[in-house]
Amino acid sequence: MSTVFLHVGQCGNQLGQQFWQLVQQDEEAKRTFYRRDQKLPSLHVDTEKKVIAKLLRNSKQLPVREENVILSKQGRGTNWAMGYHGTSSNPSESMVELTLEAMRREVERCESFCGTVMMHSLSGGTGSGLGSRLCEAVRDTYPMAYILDIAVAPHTQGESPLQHYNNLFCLSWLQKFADCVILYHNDEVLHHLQGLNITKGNRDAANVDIKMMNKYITDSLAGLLCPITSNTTKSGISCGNEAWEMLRSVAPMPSHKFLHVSHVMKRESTWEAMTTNLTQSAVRYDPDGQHYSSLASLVAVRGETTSTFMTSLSTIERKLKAALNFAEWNPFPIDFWIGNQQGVLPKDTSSMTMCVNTSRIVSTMQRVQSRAQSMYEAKAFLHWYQRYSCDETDFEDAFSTVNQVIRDYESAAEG
Ligand SMILES: Nc1nc2c(ncn2[C@@H]2O[C@H](COP(=O)(O)OP(=O)(O)OP(=O)(O)O)[C@@H](O)[C@H]2O)c(=O)[nH]1
Ligand SMILES: [Mg+2]
Repeated sequence: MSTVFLHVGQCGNQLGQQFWQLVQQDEEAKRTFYRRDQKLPSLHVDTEKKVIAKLLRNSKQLPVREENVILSKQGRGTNWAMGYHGTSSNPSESMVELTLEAMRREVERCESFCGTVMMHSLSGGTGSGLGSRLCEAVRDTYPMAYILDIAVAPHTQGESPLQHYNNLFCLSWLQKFADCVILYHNDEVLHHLQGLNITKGNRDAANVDIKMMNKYITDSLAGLLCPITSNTTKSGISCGNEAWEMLRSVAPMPSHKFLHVSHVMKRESTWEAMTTNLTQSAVRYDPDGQHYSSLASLVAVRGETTSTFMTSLSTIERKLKAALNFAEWNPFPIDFWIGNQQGVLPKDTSSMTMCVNTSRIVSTMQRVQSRAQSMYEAKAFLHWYQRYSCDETDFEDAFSTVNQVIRDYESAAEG
């Protein structure tokens, strides 16, 4: 009721589809997110028809509002600059205007508009380029409203040589215009799911497809964003402010806004065992074996047995503190949300979702920065960006923003 969801590009829309299918299963989440006329509170933007056409074919199950679908006739070829500026026959400006117009109508349907949740990839031309442009436009149009961004980083090897520039530009735009960014890494999601397969003794451990990866991502997003007892009023009504409460709790400083999420979902397990799984599934060490430093965290606990959670709370807190290496200056680094509702969970399962503001972003930024820098110095692929109005100053600016994030996180970790 307080949120507009903005799905951009193939990845953003595929995640959107899976997220809304999950919400659809839970009456309380539907009551919280859906509009009065039972339509989704979401905008779907892409430069190609393919993905959204599939979404619309399923729109009988998913009540997408057709006027909230914004399409163009030409993909953005994995090029941030093309996505941000568009082409002469297909300028991005017209898509931005159409999106803002649809957004204005959607904001009017909110009972009290608090902010936008955006989903997109960090490396697709549309997701990264048009996504950056839209994030900037939404910030300009609604300066007081929050923007929670959910971005997916590409596999580190073997996708597109342009991904390093796209990541560089998109991360620097998000740093400037979003309030908080939850970053998923396709490599890590894949390895995590393959690891789970091995634990379960599945013969096809390597067999993880994009749908399974999206399921993990959207399960964890539902763990954080769906209504939860801790945030629900005594009368049992949820205002759907989980995203904004999370942002206040985990990302209160504008210079430190990058979050990582881990999620476990189990039947018949103890909370202590789930906490161990949760910390093991979080990436806690950098490539040189140094422990990342965490600034703040939120753990959302859901399931029918949450009354038993309180008895284990001090053990769980101790385990989390030992695993996450919190900065010394934060005396209360863990917030807990506890939900008794079964909600979007399968029957008889419990879940723990952990969202951490950590210096782990430094490794990501350093990798992006160093790969983009060596390509830039060799002038590799620059003409692809210059052709779409991206000049040296834009590159210098993006490098400088990313370097600043690295410095800020390093100094916060040192205290
Ligand atoms: N996890 C996940 N990653 C995806 C999905 N679809 C694409 N990706 C990743 O996103 C990146 C490509 O971005 P897309 O979203 O396909 O591209 P786009 O935003 O449509 O942009 P263009 O097609 O280049 O105009 C690659 O790193 C893919 O691995 C998805 O459904 N889930
Ligand atoms: Mg595409």
